[in-house]
Amino acid sequence: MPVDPSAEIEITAFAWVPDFAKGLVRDLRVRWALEEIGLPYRVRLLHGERPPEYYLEQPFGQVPAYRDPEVQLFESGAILIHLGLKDERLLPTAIEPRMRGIAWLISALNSVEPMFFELINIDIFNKGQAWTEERRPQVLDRIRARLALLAEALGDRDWFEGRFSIGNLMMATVLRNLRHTDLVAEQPRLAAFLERSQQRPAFQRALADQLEVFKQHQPEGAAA
Ligand SMILES: N[C@@H](CCC(=O)N[C@@H](CS)C(=O)NCC(=O)O)C(=O)O
Repeated sequence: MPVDPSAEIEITAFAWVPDFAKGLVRDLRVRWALEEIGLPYRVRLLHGERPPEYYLEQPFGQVPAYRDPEVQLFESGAILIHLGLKDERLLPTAIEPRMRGIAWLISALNSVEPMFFELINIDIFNKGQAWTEERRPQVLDRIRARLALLAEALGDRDWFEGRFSIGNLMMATVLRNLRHTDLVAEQPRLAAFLERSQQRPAFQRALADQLEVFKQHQPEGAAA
């Protein structure tokens, strides 16, 4: 079990988040990658307001931050690249497939995830507001078009570029952000890709560990 209080690698995570964020908080990406390669890590929990010194580790006060004996890092993408460069199970060593794996990670973060932010803003953070009714159909059209192209790029393969990598891991966590919709289900290849990703034992251990922390820190009176 990679969670180990005496491990050299440390990540930060929130002690508790509301329901809509449970299982989506970005430390999951790092936990999952570490599980894939069996590297033990300890978790430093952040409770409520971040102390001023935390901004030296993560300039925006966000999670995850990461440290090991070699580097101190922020940004889940950078952390995954760091881990990928350490272990071929997360990223091939040959230059061409290595860079293509990184390209998919960046595309998940830069060409796919930003499209989902607007929908989440509408459906979760501004739920019920009048302006969202007019905007939502346009946002859905744009997301559907992007997901269709993504499914086409995956084709009939199990994984982008034909093998599991940090690019696939990142794409799966990004697609999970649409779990409150049927948008991924509308693309059977992507739905199968996401299911395949979520069936990985490393993913399941990472998710269970994140959710267990929230359960342990459930504030009295807050929704479970
Ligand atoms: N680009 C950053 C984003 C990190 C991020 O948005 N973290 C969220 C949790 S998933 C957070 O800490 N939110 C609280 C905040 O922004 O104050 C990364 O990928 O690491």
